[in-house]
Amino acid sequence: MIRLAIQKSGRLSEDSLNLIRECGISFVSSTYKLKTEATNFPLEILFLRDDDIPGYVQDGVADLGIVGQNVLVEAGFPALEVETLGFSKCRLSLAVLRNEAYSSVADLQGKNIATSYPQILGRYLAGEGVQAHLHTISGSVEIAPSIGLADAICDIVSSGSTLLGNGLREVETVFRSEAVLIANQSLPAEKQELLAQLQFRMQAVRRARR
Ligand code: PRT
Ligand code: ZN
Repeated sequence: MIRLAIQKSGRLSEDSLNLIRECGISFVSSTYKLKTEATNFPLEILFLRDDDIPGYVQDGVADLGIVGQNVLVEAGFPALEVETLGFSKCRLSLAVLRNEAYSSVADLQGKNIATSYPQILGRYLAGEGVQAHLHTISGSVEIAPSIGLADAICDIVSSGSTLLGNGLREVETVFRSEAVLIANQSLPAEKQELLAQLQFRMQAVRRARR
């Protein structure tokens, strides 16, 4: 039996469940259950917060997980990725107030930037030779500039309408992300075989969707 962790409720949940079903795996899921077993494949599914998934897979509490690359890389475990899944595509971007003058990332030197992604952003700024003050906040990052909490933000963007609605302008793409399958790096042989079967099915599903 192999154990897969997916997001309990959020932007990854439905696509993760659909992918498993399209792999021909049947299971019953209820809103209240945090765990379920497939009926026709030796698979147990755990429903967790996405932020907890990389650490659980790294520690072997779960064998596999489905999570965004943004969360995986921020958690510091990029090496766990085994397969890109093609959904939940988004980008991590820097944004400033719409009327703020901005010509390049060098303009952020010495500025206050609010983000939930201090690791990814810190590496990006270091690579650009920019030193800024990063303020880590866990949610509603987009509100920070308009209430004077920060000069800029770095957050997840997909359509861009949240930035627009908060008077912000996207100025740099820091990181591109999509959902990925991740796996513990010391799986025993039987679980590696099950992982290979799952990957084979997931690849077939992606080919069929194209
Ligand atoms: O409760 P839990 O911790 O499990 O969930 P969560 O609230 O942390 O995550 P969730 O469900 O919001 O997102 C899960 C994953 O979906 C993220 O880690 C990304 O990999 C991916 N994803 C894809 C997104 C978006 N698109 C997205 N648009 N995550 C967040 N957003 C936010 C964005 O920051 C903005 O605030 O959605 C808002 C709307 O975006 P716009 O640009 O379309 O307006
Ligand atoms: Zn989360």
